[in-house]
Amino acid sequence: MRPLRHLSAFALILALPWVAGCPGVLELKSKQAKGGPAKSTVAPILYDDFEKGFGGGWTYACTEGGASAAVSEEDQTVHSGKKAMKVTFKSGTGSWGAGFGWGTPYMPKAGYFNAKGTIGIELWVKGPRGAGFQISLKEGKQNGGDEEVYLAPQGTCTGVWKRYFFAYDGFTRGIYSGNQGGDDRLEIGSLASMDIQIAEKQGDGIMYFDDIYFK
Ligand SMILES: [Ca+2]
Repeated sequence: MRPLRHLSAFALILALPWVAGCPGVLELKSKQAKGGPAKSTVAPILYDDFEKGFGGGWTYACTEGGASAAVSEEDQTVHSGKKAMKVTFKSGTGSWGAGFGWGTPYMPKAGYFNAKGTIGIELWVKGPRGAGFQISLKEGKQNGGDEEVYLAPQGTCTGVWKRYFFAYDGFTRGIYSGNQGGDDRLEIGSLASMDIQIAEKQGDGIMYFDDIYFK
């Protein structure tokens, strides 16, 4: 083994000047810096854990396709604590499924969350294996927000409780809802509400949501 170890140390020394001068490595570094902080610089900010009770919801659906959603408080199937949120859905056969939102009791008095310093949303979801859901955030009007809507990449349920993390870097601006004449930039200092959409053409079922944080 000893000769081999000597050989790899020798190879590393030979490679070092090449790595240091490699344009590819330097380019990658500058790209990461432009994408914002790689780690949160503040404590996690609770959006909702449903322990304070369900703040009332709103739903919408592609009814021509037979989709629907009903949202309520759940006290049996929870990720942590005593309560979660339950969504009973029919995904329908239309061009989109159903969506819902709710009023979180943790909403700051200002009417929006200032999530500056966080890098994304973490939440726990349990739903039918393969069923897709998508978080969206709407900006407020104050503190730099201009009421645009931004969508996270779709999450896919596994049949058991699973943790999801969606970095803001992967969000895209909504073209069917929210301000269409805004600054085209997600302002995390002004997050006024959260919606969740359930994808179409994936049958009927129940999804549970719990422990939603800006992190
Ligand atoms: Ca904006």
